[in-house]
Amino acid sequence: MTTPAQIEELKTLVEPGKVLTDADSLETYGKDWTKQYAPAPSAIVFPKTTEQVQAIVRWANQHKIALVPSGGRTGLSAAAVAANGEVVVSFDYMNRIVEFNEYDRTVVCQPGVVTKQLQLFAEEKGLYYPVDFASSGSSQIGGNIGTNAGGIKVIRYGMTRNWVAGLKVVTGTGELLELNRDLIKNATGYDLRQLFIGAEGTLGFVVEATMRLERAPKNLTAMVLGTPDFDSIMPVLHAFQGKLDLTAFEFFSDRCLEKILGRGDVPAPFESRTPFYALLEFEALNEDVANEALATFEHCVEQGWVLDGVMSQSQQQLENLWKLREYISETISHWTPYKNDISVTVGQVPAFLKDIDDIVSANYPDFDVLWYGHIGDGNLHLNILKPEALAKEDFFAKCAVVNKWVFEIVEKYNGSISAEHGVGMTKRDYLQYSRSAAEIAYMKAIKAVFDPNGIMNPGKIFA
Ligand code: S2G
Ligand code: ZN
Repeated sequence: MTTPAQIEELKTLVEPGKVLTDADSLETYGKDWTKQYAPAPSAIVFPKTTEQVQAIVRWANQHKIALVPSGGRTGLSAAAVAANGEVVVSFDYMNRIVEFNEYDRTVVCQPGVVTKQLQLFAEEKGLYYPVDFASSGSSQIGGNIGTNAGGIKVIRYGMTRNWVAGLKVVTGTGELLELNRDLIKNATGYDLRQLFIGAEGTLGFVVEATMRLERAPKNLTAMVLGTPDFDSIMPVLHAFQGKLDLTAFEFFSDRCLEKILGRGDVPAPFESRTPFYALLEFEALNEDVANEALATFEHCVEQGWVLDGVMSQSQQQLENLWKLREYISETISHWTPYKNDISVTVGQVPAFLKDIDDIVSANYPDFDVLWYGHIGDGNLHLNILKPEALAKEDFFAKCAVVNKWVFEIVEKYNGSISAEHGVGMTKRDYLQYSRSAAEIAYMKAIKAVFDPNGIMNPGKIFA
C-alpha cells in the first residue's frame, strides 16, 4: 500500500487532478473484464507524457510500489487488475495519433489510442489496420500490444505482433528504449521490441507505438455455413482455403446462435438450424472469385459437410452475419461464463476438441458449454455458463477442476493455455501446461533484467 505522503509526491509528477484515490475510481480503473478478482488499487495516476511515465516508474522504484498498466480495461486474463494496493497507471490521456508516414504506411500512436480510432484513421487514409476483435471499440493499442491481441482476421493478417514497426517503452528502471526505430529491415542483434509484445506490462510500459497499415481489402464477402457436426468444419476450411484467400474462418455452436437470436436484434442466417456454423470471409475481387466460393459451397454440400448456407450480398448483410459471431462474448457475459481461450495446430483441432468436449460433458452434463472461436488459426473459445442456481464461488471452483483436465489435454496436444487473451492472473497457475520449467526460468531472468525491483505489474504471467 502507499502512504499519504507518497501519494502527495506522486501528484507532483503529473498535472493537477491526475491522481485519483476515490472509491469509484479505484473500483473502475482497478479492473478489466474478468470477474474473479476484487479490484483494490491504492491510487490511479494519469500521465500525459513519456517523461511523466518515467518519473512515475522512478518514484515507484524509490518506494518499492507496484504499478499496474491500464488501457481499455477489456482484458480477459486479469492482467490489468490491481488487487493488492498497486498504483494503476492509466494511459487514457496518452491517446493521440502523433504522426502518419504515407510512404512507410505507418502510424505513430500513443498507447491510449483506441483500436477502433486507429482502424478509422487508416480508413481515412485509404488503408487498413487489420487486427480486429469484439472489444476493438474500447480496447487500446497499448493493451493490444501488451497481450499481443489476435481476433478474427489472424488467418490472413496475423497477430498484433506482426503490425508493430517500432516501440518506445519505459522499462522497470524508468529508462526509455526506442526499439527497432520503425525499420522493415534491421539485423542488429536481439529484436527487443518482440520481448515487450505480449509481456503484459511486466517488463516495461509502452509509451509510443509505430503501427503498420495494410492496403484496404476490396468487397469483403462473408458466408455462414451450417454443418451437421464439428468434424465437418475442418474439411470445409480445407476446401475453401484451397480455392480462396480467406480473410477469416470462424465457428460457433448452435447454443451460441440460440443466445444471439434471443437478443432479438440480429436476424438468423437462414431458416434451418444446425449443430455448428462456420463463418468465412474473403475478398470477392471479381465474379470468378464469387463463383469459386459458390462452387466450393456446392462441393461441401455434396460431401455432406454443409447442410445450409448463405453468402452476403450487401455491406449490411455482411455486418449482420458478423454480428452472429462478434456479439457472442458480450451476449453470454450475462451468464458469468468461465472462459477458456486455447489453441492447437489447425490439423489437431478435431481430435483436440473431441477430447475436451467428451471430458467436460461427461463430468458436467448440467453445464451449458458454448464453443466458438477462430478455428481457422486453431484458437477455440470454450465458455461454460454459470447455472443460475449455482453460486459464483462454487461455479468457479467446479470450473477450476475442469480447467485442470482441459489443460492436461492442451499439454497432450502441445497447445497453448492462452491463445490470445494473455496469462495475467487467471492462467498464471497453469503456465507449466504450455511452457517448460526452463522457459519459465528464462522468462523470470529476463523480467529481472528489465524490472530489477519487481514493480512492473507483479504477479502477472507468473507469481
Ligand atoms: C472472441 C472475445 C472474448 C471471449 O469473441 O473471439 O476473444 O472469449 C473472444 O469471449
Ligand atoms: Zn477470440
